[in-house]
Amino acid sequence: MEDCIFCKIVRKEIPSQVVYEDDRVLAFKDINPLAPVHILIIPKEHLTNVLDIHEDNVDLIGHIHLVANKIARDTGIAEKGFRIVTNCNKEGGQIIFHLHYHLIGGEELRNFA
Ligand code: D5M
Repeated sequence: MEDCIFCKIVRKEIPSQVVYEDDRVLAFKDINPLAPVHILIIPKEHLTNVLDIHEDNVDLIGHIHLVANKIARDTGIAEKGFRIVTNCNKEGGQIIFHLHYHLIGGEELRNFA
């Protein structure tokens, strides 16, 4: 997607603090962290949000969870606990319309749901 900010990050047209990358996934630090560890994990392929997950790409979501587990361990937040969140559409709080998973931890997180 030409104008998508996260596609531009994938193409390295916009700088980001990358913490993990492979052929399908990129993970980078959130520009506006809500906790000591706040990393966004995105598919390199442009998907708008979870509503774009289908039978033919669902294994990507399992892969994103494996990447999330690895980053949680590598950043030292795995044992104490963390949260994985994905927002969908306007009322779900989605601002960037490229599927992304927030990996948040490093302190006691407030419950909101
Ligand atoms: O969250 C979108 C998230 O994306 C929000 O936490 C800020 C983050 N963001 C926006 N632009 C950037 C760049 N350029 N680098 C890193 N992080 C960024 P949402 O779930 O859509 O509400």
